[in-house]
Amino acid sequence: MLKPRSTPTREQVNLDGLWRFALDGAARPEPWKGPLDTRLEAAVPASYNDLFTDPAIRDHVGWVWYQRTARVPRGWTDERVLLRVDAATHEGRVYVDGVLVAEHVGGYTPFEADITGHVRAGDEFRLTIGVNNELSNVTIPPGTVTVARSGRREQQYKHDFYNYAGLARSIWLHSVPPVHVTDVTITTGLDGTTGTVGYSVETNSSAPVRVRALDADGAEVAAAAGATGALRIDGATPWRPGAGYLYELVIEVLDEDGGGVLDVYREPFGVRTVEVRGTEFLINGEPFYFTGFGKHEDAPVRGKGHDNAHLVHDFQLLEWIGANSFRTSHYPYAEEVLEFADRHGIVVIDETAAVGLNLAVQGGLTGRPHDPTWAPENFGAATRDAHARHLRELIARDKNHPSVVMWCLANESSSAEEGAREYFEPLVELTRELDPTRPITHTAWLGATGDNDLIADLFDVVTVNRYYGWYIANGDLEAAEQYLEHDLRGWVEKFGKPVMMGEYGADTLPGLHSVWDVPWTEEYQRAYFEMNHRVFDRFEAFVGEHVWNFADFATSNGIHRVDGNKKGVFTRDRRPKSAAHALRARWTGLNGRK
Ligand code: GCB
Repeated sequence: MLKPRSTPTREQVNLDGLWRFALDGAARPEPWKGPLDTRLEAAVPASYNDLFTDPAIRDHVGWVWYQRTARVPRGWTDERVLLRVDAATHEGRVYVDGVLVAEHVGGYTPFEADITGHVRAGDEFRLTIGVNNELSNVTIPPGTVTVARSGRREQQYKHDFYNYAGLARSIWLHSVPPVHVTDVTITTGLDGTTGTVGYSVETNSSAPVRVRALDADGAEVAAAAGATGALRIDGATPWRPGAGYLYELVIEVLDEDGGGVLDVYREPFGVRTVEVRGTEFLINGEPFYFTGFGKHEDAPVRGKGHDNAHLVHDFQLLEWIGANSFRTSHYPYAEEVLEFADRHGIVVIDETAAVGLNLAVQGGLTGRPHDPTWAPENFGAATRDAHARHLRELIARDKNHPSVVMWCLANESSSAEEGAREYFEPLVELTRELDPTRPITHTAWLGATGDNDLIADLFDVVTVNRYYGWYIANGDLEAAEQYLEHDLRGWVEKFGKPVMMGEYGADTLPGLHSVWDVPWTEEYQRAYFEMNHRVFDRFEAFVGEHVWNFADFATSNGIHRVDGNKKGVFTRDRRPKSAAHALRARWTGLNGRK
């Protein structure tokens, strides 16, 4: 799905701001049928949960309603009018005046509706968006709604981050001409110093297409005619980690005699290659070593609401600490994040929202028996269909970002349990069909080892999440070191693929200190990382280290969580813990190579 952009033939109106807001049932029965009778206003973009003091809102399970009026610019008489929701977490319904114009399930990917037939240029309309935060075993991520003894409905989920909900990304009204570009796919290669660019443009009705590639100064460097084709850029400047050079593909749709331009769309791209060869991860043919983090979209008050100030600051901190990459754990991030990474040469592992497909996590860790994960009544064909739909939407959205070098299909699924292979094989096939250019991975949880894992061979890179010294051998870094080395050796020797650490971390309370190995202290977090790094450096096949987590983040309540997860190297308000300085020393020294 194309991102709305302003071009000579396309305009956009941003609908962010304060919207009327009500829980389902608190305003009129069918809230889309008239003005929402409420005193509450919610900020968009933002998760709604932490905006208000009322616990009934924070803990609400079900629909909430957002409403505002919007005006269609009077110059749009001859245009198609589209409404785009960048994300409605987890399900959205959009009404224009009283009419339902779009429905979408999936909280981290965009959707849009052509509302031309429902609005008039120059006129105002009432825009109502319903958002539902419920998760079930056929949503990605999954969850279960239970009824507490008090009678209150509660959302249960297996993932370790707060179930923030609402309109956390921008809402757009935008115009496209009657004949327009609907999609573009750009793939790139390097032939010596020449950049090769394959492109494929889709339009809503057949019309001649021409394309031009512009360099970063806006100078034309290649051009071609036809909806699909190839361009060559002599002496191309590649997109590289640390130097995000971007070109732009200007796509023009022409009228039948080829004279008039009906539509213009511009898509930035970078010329780069990504390849896994043997045990190496290559970007532009050069071995790349990932340093960085699993992150979250998470901030006080806004929850998962996208914010450009936080965006800039987080990237500043990534640069400060010498991180060259991050994983969008555990869901696709706002498109603005990927665009920023494109421009600044930060490498991204783009992860789906498939987190929590693992009924062994709690049962397994405590040794209790658990229900089978991959059974039809838990995660079966219907879950997989939802997962496949989500993958399609993710790849459609993010396929042209040079920063994205790998897809991560799921986090810590129950990959050592019978049925895992049957679940994942078709998803792997689908991903390779949708994008033959990027490697793929899956992060393995503690219960999956080189010995018992059933799916790692389907992927290009083995990513493992390990917490020796935290969940296992807590406080005993000597034992942890032995466990970790043994565990990693199992993967390295069995698969002969690049192996990376997708998560390793220790909860740490800033200000807590000790001269001994005492968990939760700043010294322990440092020592824990040092131990991990000693082990990583023993493996030739190791291609990266992503610390869990960039910053402290909100979770649901639990006896092992004190006001959220504290494994951040930065606090939730982005102050460095002592380990940040140690990581900085290591990573600035490594500089993307081992
Ligand atoms: C994990 C999960 C991550 C958790 C982390 C932890 O394995 O992938 O979502 O937050 O462990 O801190 O427990």
